[in-house]
Amino acid sequence: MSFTPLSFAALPESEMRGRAHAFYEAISRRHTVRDFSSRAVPREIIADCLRSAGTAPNGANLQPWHFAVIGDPAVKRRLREAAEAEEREFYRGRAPEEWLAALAPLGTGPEKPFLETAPWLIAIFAQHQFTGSDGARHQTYYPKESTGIACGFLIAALHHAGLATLTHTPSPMNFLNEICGRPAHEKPFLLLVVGYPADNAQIPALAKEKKSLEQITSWH
Ligand code: IYR
Repeated sequence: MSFTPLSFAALPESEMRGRAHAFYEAISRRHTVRDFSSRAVPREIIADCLRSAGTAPNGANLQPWHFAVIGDPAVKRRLREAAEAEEREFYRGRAPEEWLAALAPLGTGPEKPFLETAPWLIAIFAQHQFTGSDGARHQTYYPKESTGIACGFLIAALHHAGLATLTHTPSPMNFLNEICGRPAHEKPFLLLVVGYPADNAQIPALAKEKKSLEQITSWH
């Protein structure tokens, strides 16, 4: 076992209050966008946001995630075609009526033009196994939870950098493994669409309706 000092600088309480509230105000302006601009976003900005994602807490520090970053228009087109094939089935009847009714206010459908319009797509995989230094396959711990937290960090980092995202979950999304050349023990987790919103971008009105603190908490 080897330990190293934590570098932690406690802040004055007044500054903590200010920062906690400022972060809430900033993150509360994040909204999922479905109308993307084709305006280019420098690769280094995406890379730094991915570095932030890679700092997420995770099971046994195995960091059980992989981020496949897609900017090539030909690959984006293949992803769009594969995603729309699944989505057509979903909206045509694979999804139960109740689910489709819940989605109705969002105005979503099988057409996914943003998969070609947006400058970057990030396919996120949860690694359920890894190859150890002994060359053998080992299981990871809490791969879904870890990857989910990393995605939260990534979405927050991208928003903080001034970008919009869409957490897209075509279902099933095994086509991501094939197109991104990832092994079967990496489970496709999320397809994140990243870029600037289109000038005329709109969001569903209900997206502004967040549950209150009282509704989402109990204090003991
Ligand atoms: N994956 C589909 C359907 C969909 C599902 C949920 I849950 C959403 O919050 C939004 C959409 C699609 O992307 O259209």
